[in-house]
Amino acid sequence: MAEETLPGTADDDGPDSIVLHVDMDCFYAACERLREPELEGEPVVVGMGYEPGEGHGAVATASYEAREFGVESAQPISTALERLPRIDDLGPDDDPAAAGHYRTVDLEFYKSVAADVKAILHDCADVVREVSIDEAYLDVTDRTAWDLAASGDRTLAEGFARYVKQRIAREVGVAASIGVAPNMSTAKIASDFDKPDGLVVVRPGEVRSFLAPISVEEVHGVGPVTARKLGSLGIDTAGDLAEADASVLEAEFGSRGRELHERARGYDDRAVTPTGRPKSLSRESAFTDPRDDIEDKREVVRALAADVADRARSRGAMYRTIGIKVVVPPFDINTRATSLSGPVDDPELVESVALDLLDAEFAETTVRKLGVRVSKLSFADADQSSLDGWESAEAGETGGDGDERVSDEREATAGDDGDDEPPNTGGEAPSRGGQSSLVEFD
Ligand code: TTP
Ligand code: MG
Repeated sequence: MAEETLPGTADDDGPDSIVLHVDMDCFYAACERLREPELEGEPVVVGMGYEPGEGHGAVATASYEAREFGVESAQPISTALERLPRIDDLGPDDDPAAAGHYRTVDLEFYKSVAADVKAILHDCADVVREVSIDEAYLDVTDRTAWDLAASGDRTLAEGFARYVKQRIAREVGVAASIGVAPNMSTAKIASDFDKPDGLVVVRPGEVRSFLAPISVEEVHGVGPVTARKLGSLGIDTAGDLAEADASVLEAEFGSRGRELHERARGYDDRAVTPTGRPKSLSRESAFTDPRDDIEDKREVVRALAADVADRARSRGAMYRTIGIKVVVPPFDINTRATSLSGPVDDPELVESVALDLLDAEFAETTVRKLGVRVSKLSFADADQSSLDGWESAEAGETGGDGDERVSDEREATAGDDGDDEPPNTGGEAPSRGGQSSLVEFD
């Protein structure tokens, strides 16, 4: 990083932040395509109530091909069916090119795909603010820079965002659009600017000119009512809003008026604040061709276990559950996990537990994908005010000899073991031998 961008040297506000807004493209439809690749390039509508005789319900999302027919999120399913008939209901004389594939919402599956995406995001940034199932802000100021890359006129930040996008595409198989900007509200507008598969970078000096032509409705905090009022004042674009008289806006909208004015001028000093800690850390790897050889499978599990344990350690996370995921062709997801008596940071234990779980049931199985996950996480810096106390408590715990297993938690659910579980409701009452305060971390 150039010296003039170091904190405290540029100006009082420090260096320009680098914020990524990541939003998955037609997310539910993209998930459906993961397990039904033949839907690629086809109009796909995900919703409820489209079966004959149902008729009620709404569209959750539509693929970009289906949007061409006027199908969109939150539309009544009956309207969607009028605009884009269901391919299964076509008569012999109907045109299959003007029909779509309808699928029912399967939230559990979409959550499991989202968890895989979020794991990558947490790997790419120290500060991640998850705002919905398919959307997050990342503060990557410490990971990259606004400086130009050696090879041309692109910024290093752009290369970083491209790397995030490619990892999501390669490791999970779904497309993301990413906006890169010095603040959250501009990054959000940028991610939407060139969907699908977009990557839009707005450099610090370009924020105001980027925002100028954008409709006021796109400005963060402007709803339809405010947009109408602004319209009546002759303010239609963010550029108009930026140039408007701040005192007029304040008279009309109170302090919010001033805030909107600032936003339109590209000023938004909200810090990206993390939404909670990750509940689990995982990594998975797909074989190009399904494998049944146990040594091939063990080798992958060893590598995944080492990687996950390493990430947990680098974040100061200890774990109480170690699990594996085994995907059997075509898309049969099996998860198995083992619970420990207390939180540990023990890479060798992650490997041995993961291998045991694999050997116990999947030695002969043909698999297309394997994953390792640690969950029920607790963090060393969870409570800064009592950090010292925690540190000494952890030291005792971490020194454990790896013989921490007390029970086998056998699960066969698709999705994330333990991930949705609220803290401290694990159901079991592990013996913590004098470390009882440790669970309060979560
Ligand atoms: P969005 O990110 O708003 O939409 P999207 O990902 O489908 O499409 P885009 O490419 O424009 O980002 O929402 C994420 C998911 O949330 C979406 O796939 C389905 C669900 N959803 C609903 O169930 N109902 C709704 O009204 C909306 C807007 C979204
Ligand atoms: Mg989306």
